Amino acid sequence: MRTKAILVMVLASGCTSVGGDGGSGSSADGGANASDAGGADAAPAVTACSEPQDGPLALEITYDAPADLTGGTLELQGSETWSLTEPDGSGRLGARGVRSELRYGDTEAYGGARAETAVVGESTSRYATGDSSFYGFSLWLPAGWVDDGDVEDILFEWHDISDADEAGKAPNLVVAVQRDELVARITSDANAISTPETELVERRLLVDGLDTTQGTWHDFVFHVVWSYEAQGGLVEAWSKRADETEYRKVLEKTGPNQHNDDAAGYIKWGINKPAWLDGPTAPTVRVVMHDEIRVGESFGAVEPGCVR
Ligand SMILES: [Ca+2]
Ligand SMILES: [Ca+2]
Repeated sequence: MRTKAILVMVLASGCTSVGGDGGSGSSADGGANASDAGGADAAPAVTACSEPQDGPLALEITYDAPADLTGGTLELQGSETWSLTEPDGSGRLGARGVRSELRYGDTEAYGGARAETAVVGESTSRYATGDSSFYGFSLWLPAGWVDDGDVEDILFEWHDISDADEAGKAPNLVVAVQRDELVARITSDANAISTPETELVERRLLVDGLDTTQGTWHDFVFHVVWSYEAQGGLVEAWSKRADETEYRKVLEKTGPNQHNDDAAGYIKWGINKPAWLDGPTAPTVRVVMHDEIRVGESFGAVEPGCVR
């Protein structure tokens, strides 16, 4: 595995922009700032399923109706019969979602320890510099989740495509579990040819104190304005558990959030555990589920878990 320079930038607290959390705790500090994670106290809550749902979608996958991929195709990045299934009961809404299972020792899939679903091809959900897009999805974590310390379990990715003369790079944005937290990792670089030394890696806490005594669906909405430069980039995120009625704003981060690449990036979801390429860690199996995945132009258009 590559060693990446890790820079942790903590925005000054007291950000005056609407809904700004001003400084989510970074995962790199072991969650010491967990108390200000999300800054929910300062951010107006968003009542679930109250925002207008109209507007065009660049992607809609509910697993209970044909997927709308706007010209793209789904790539199933699993290697075993159990990697990716859609059983009844895997849905956040409706009967079905996708159940992604990765066991330690599974045959590598697309060069990784992963069971993921990727959107490839010409889908308008692909993202390029200057795009402003909303992303909605629900993810489920099972009861009895084994704490794997700092080792990441990556559950949702916004992934770059390397330029011709460039080695593979970290994704631009991921949602991952570390310890008992859901975290975001943002990797950017304005250089045309990126190396591990030129990348900026920033980490933010999204949700802390995960209760894994029972299986739980977590609803997310992200808004990203894509930029590899210091100016113009934005990542905002809202989160709630499925049984809650209001979203908390859990992230607002300006600054760069992607690489300087020729090709547009794409989204993928499931379970990706890079550490297992190097050896075992505390858990021997991971099972997660995803449902209600949308890409569009507004919060309400992509919000998961609403009857449409
Ligand atoms: Ca569903
Ligand atoms: Ca590049």
